Amino acid sequence: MPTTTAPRICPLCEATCGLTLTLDGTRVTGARGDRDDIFSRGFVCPKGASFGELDADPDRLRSPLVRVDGALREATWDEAFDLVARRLPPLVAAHGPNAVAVVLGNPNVHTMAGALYPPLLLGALRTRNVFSASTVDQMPKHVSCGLLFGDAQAIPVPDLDRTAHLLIVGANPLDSNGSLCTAPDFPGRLKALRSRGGTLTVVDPRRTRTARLADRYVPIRPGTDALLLAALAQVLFAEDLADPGALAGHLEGVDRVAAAVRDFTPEAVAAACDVEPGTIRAMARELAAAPCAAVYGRVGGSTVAYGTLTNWLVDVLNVLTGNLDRPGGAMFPLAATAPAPRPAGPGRGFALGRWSSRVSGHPEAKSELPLAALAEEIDTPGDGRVRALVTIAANPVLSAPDGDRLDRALDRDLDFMVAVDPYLNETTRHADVVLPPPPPSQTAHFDFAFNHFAVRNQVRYTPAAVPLEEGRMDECEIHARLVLAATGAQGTPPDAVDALAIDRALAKAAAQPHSPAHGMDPAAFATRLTGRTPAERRLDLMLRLGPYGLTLEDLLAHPHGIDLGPLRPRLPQVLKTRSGRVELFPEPIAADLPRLRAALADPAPPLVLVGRRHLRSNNSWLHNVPALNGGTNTCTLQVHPDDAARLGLRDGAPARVKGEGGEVEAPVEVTDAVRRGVVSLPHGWGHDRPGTRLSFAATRPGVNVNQLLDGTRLDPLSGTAVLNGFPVEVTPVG
Ligand SMILES: Nc1nc2c(c(=O)[nH]1)N[C@H]1C(S)=C(S)[C@@H](COP(=O)(O)OP(=O)(O)OC[C@H]3O[C@@H](n4cnc5c(=O)[nH]c(N)nc54)[C@H](O)[C@@H]3O)O[C@H]1N2
Ligand SMILES: Nc1nc2c(c(=O)[nH]1)N[C@H]1C(S)=C(S)[C@@H](COP(=O)(O)OP(=O)(O)OC[C@H]3O[C@@H](n4cnc5c(=O)[nH]c(N)nc54)[C@H](O)[C@@H]3O)O[C@H]1N2
Ligand code: SF4
Ligand SMILES: [Mo]
Repeated sequence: MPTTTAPRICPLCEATCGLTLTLDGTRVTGARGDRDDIFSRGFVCPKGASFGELDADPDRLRSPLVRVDGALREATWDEAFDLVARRLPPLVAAHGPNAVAVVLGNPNVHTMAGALYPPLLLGALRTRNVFSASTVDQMPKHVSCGLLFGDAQAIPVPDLDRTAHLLIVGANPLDSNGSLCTAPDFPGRLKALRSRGGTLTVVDPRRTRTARLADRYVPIRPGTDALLLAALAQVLFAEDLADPGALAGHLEGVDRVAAAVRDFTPEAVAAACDVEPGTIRAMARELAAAPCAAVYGRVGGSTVAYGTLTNWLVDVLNVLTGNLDRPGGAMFPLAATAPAPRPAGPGRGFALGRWSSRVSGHPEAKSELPLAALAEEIDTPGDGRVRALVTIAANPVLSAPDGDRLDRALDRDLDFMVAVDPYLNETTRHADVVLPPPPPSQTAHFDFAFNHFAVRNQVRYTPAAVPLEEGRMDECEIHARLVLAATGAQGTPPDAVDALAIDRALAKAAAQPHSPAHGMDPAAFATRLTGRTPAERRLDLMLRLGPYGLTLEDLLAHPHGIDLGPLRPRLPQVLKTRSGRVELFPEPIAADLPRLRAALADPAPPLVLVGRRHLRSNNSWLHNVPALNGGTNTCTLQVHPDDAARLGLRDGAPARVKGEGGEVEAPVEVTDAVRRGVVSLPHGWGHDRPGTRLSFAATRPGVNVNQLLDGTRLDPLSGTAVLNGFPVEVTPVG
């Protein structure tokens, strides 16, 4: 067959670059950046460039697996869904809806299926045992934005292309390519900031590639960013630099914030943060003096003990400097599939802790319970115990604290488990049914999630580049059939799930005066929808109900995307707080501040651990691609030379790392890129368990950093695990 090309949006990180795939028949032989992509303009990273190798990984499962007499064997799709239908509904009938837990992993935000169907599955199951990667990641941001703006999804992003000063707290976009800030070619955009005369400050205990680009680099002590940011706010008030400008009319609680941060002076926080008071004052003055500026925090400010407070303070600083919602500041994107904006006015607000977890009583956040508490919900006897598990695109045995305990719980204590996943890995090896989606070349792509966080409003859709291989099932159909099988409706055609979703969305829209479908007959509106698949019809519907009046046909006519322009101010329309204003000092935040104040007096632990990401890695699931593994993408313990000398550690020699949840052994890498008192180990490694099918990853397994945690260290407001800045002991081996 001849060589052809096809556009495909990269699903491997939040940057959502447009790729041009080269195809030899149905085989992907190459991938390069799509120079015509209206957003990414040809940018590609080594992961995107390895799309073909990942797509063709021989370890990808080709057909469903079902457990028979204790062993997994290949099965037909009907056999697999029949087994789900036979086992899951009776468990719910006998033990109630909470007997089934659902875990949604990170790639759900990178697939159309993951956006369209899990809400329907959760709605049908009505379980409170819902867990996701958010509580090992960005839940603190959802909670702080929920409290500030009344909407946990209203997350402002730095207006990267127009800002004059960017303060990055705990993010390393040169390796991660950005998160909660979708910006293809983040590195190029940071360099452009510098070349137009703007300035960059990076706060990170590691001198990362991003930190090396900075005008000012602040090697903070891990876990103390909330103190630093509170001190920045204190300086703004004390030096009369706080000036929300045009925002003033949309705010409440500014005076209470001023009072709350009064004692977090630079002198008071300096020792805890290990940052000079003079540096803190200079940072605050630079932030205030910039014509426009944005404060941006990510994983290093989120998966920490004061994660919600840190994320709250990020936006407090954006507000106090008048930068929230202004060009060049921190702005709210408006995605093409967002519901048409409702008129400004009070909303229902954001509630936390409407229920709690059974064993430890952790409050829910955004209808989720902490992933760190999944194991105890399975292995702790009693009424309401989790007996069945559905995992979709998740590998919590590696991504959540204390994987050994979860591993045992999945093995011993579950009555039934189903996994939607292309790999047999550390988690899915415990499933009774594995439902493998096709490789990405056979899958259509639309970024339902990331367009809400993009630094430019734009929209792109790429249909499947090659047809579904014989015996494959599209992931959307897998999800739809799973919804039916899990809820006792096995046998119903899968399109019925989508038809129901469309009916519901249209009924709701028809009743909303601000909707383009207002007052229209839902059935008549539905007949207008185009699309070759149910997912395309649902996309078409969302576009038609959205703010730009687009249709699927518009997207198909523009295979490299449609630019919808720079971000525009959206206040007060985005606000859904009860007051209709930005509630700058919400009660749950006020109640958590004494904990932060107490931290001022905490002695710093002698040694703490932080994570890191490698450009060629992606959490736990790219270690099976030889092209991406090797070189510096290894699971080493980075140690500062002074600590290495003090602890008797030698470069390349193994060290034992001990934490509250266990210990691991990893080779030492002596480097002054980490600050003193801090060691760094990446996550997503530990591919040495039996029963997986990751043949290359198993040859260089690395160790699971999350085994150092026992799952009890959480940010209390968001239930997010503390994965950075926890105490460890390190000793040489032998
Ligand atoms: N190549 C690659 N890209 C990825 C991923 C990947 O695994 N590999 N994962 C994707 C995912 S799921 C996400 S969520 C994003 C994450 O995107 P980022 O947040 O940009 O990525 P991280 O590398 O986790 O950056 C966190 C930084 O915080 C620092 N840090 C640790 N503790 C602290 C602290 O207490 N204070 C401060 N100030 N800094 C601290 C770390 O040293 C690290 O440099 O990346 C996405 N992109
Ligand atoms: N110590 C420490 N731990 C961390 C982090 C850290 O920085 N430090 N980072 C955390 C963060 S930010 C995140 S997001 C989590 C991630 O945690 P998880 O979401 O649990 O882990 P991933 O490694 O992303 O696993 C993704 C799973 O999805 C599967 N998959 C890949 N593509 C598809 C697809 O198209 N469809 C389906 N159905 N499945 C697919 C993969 O095979 C894999 O099993 O890890 C967290 N854990
Ligand atoms: S930066 Fe992210 S989206 Fe772009 S090519 Fe690399 S992995 Fe894909
Ligand atoms: Mo993440």
